[in-house]
Amino acid sequence: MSVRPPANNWSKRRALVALVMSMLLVGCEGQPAVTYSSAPPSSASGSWNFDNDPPGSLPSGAESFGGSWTVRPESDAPSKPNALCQVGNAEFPALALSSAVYGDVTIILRFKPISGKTDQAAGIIFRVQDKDNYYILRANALEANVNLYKYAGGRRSGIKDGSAKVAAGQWQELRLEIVGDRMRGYLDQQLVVEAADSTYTAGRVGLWTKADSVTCFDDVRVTPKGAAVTSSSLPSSSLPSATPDETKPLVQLAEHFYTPALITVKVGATVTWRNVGQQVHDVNAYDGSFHSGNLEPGGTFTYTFTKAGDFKYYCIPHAGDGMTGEVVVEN
Ligand SMILES: [Cu+2]
Repeated sequence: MSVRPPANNWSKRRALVALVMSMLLVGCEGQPAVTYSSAPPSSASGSWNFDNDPPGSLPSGAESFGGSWTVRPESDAPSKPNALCQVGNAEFPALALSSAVYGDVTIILRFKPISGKTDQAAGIIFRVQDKDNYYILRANALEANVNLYKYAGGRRSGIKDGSAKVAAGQWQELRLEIVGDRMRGYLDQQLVVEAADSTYTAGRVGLWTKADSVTCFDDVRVTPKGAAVTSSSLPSSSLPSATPDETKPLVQLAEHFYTPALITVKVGATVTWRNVGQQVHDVNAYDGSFHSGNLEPGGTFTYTFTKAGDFKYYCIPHAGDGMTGEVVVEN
């Protein structure tokens, strides 16, 4: 007959406790299932205004993961007549916009929280693997924040919260940028939340709400990094009159502003941006028509404007500090 030493018993108990703890942790975080480890090199830019989709249907090419999504006319839609609205009640209503897979990508959309007692949320989902695995950037009009989440194995966990006043009943712009593992969320072109996570490296893109939120979406634009997009669905601005035309228009980049921040040129003009600051800056059109990539001190970038319009642009690291500019191109 043997008596087990207490120390041995204790270490077994500790091992059991450790096992249970790790199971609990996994349960909280959720176990990610990864389908896409990389994106095809030529993922196309996409834009959705839902105006050619019949009311009462899902947008062409979309896949619902839950909730009740429907195209419907909205009298104040940014692009008339239709918007895409979530009108049901589910834990996390979500929808993939298409089957295209993106790695580094910028997603810009307009949203309007309409009602919801539990929640008034509007979100972008990105690097979507399937209905249970993706990242979320979402604005909430009841909580006044714009937060980043990871959804893994059907469980949501917070990555980072950001405070921002989110207006109920008004159209606003939500923007997501992800490059590598760094992600940034903007509300109305102001940087609100920034974080890093490396769980998902590529995936589909889509929309998200929560619980009983009734939320409409419009003018979704998806631009993979480096893509040359020429579509412009930004509303025309009502800025005051611009600076005179120049033969060789030049914009300087400094900490943290463009000067001049607003220039007017003729169609066909080539604008040069030169970084005269000490930090790395860049030049990115909100509509995706141009991206400079990183401009080191002394670096330059040129772009030729081939059509008339207002081209607003921003510096990725410093847009939150107000580093934005505009080129007005006239016929
Ligand atoms: Cu900058």
